[in-house]
Amino acid sequence: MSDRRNVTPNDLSAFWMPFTANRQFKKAPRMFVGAKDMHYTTSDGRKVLDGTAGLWCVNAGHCRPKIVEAIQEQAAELDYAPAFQMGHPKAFELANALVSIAPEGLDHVLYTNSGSESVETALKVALAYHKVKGDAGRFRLIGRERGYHGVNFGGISVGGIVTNRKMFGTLLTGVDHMPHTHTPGKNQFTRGEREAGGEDLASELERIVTLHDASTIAAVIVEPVAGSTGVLIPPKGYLQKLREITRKHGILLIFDEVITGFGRLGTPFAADYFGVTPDILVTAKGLTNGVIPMGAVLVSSEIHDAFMQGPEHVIEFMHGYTYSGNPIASAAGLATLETYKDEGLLTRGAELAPYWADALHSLKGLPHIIDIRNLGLIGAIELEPIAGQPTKRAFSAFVKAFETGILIRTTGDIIAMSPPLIISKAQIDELIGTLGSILKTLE
Ligand code: PXG
Ligand code: PLP
Repeated sequence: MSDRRNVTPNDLSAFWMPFTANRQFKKAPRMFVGAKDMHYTTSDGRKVLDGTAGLWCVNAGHCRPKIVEAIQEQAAELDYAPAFQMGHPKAFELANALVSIAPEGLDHVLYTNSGSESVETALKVALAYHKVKGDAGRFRLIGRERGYHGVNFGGISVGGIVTNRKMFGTLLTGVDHMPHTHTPGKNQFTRGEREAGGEDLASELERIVTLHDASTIAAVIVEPVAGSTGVLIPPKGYLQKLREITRKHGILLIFDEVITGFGRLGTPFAADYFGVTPDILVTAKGLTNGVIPMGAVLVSSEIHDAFMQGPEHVIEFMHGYTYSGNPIASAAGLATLETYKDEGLLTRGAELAPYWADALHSLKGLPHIIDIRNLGLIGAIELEPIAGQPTKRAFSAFVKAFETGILIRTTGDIIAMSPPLIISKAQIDELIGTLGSILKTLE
């Protein structure tokens, strides 16, 4: 086939980049060409310390040998197997391995290729569950303001990030939102979870249930800790209360653990950290260490079993993806879980969390910082926006950080960090120390 366009080798125009200021990026590209453990290598040969585990996903650090080898071997042995009406062993092995580290009672796994697809899958399971139980009047889905549940239509409908929703029409109907858990101007610089307000915030759900009547509500979906919107830590007791209310009313509780899953809070899942087990648990990212796209939705036996009825030759749930349980993704998932286990990474965050919190909060008092938040190995530093130019100050911190040798993430004027779980104390000092020196130079 002949080239229909004259494309120069380094032309960046064809790739319309995701969640990126394309024109700005392409004028001054920031490129990674390699990675190992805690570091990226840039196209100009510099090492950059990864303060964000890629996009919250490379929990075991980069290019880990076991994962690399598993992918190489699987690609040579069985590259693809049809996902529908056929199987291959590793998809089953991985499901068993997942269930064995998941909170008790979450015993069945549906595979996807991303967090966004995991969310769609979870919402569809929830709606269909009530229907197969003969309770089809339960059609409403309740999300939360500032929630991020990926970018597909179900996810942006229950999500609450205005900029991600406002361009896209009517979205799903029958959706309502609880208030977010942030209290600006009240609880700045709290270490971890604040003590007060959890019950009150959660009882907003009771108000919504009363408004719509419980008999119309299928599920409530929340991130245990809101990540993408800028790290909002729930107050103590909040998630426990959501669990109480949903259980009382026969409403399914979905935890979106795309970020909090796989050790981020120092426990395998946030459900473990908070001692609250949802009916459906949504994962992706850290499942394969970010290396191969894959997500998984864990559901309770009660939900799974409700579908397993009727004639056995009939497909029980009309849903799935071409790449559900893809062999190479499954191999990557298995090797990732082994790496987490070998190195104790799913609980390592608990040991490091106090050190991480001290380091973060040591930045208090530097120019422009209006809040610092942390939980497990997540941290956020909120900056005062430049008047009339929101996001600009944090973005310039991000660019300076990259140029100085650390990778951070910004959302609005909030700097978010979530390093690989293999980070050393010396690397925490380097990350936070470098960030502190950059913040001192910001306009
Ligand atoms: N749910 C949650 C809670 C997430 O954080 C998704 C769903 C969607 O996952 P996919 O794999 O479709 O992107 C996410 C993803 C950031 C950032 O910097 C966060 C996400 C993705 C990219 C960047 O905050 N979260
Ligand atoms: N669009 C078309 C035309 C398809 O045939 C398919 C799958 O067969 C899809 C979309 C969905 O693709 P996937 O299963 O990769 O999500």
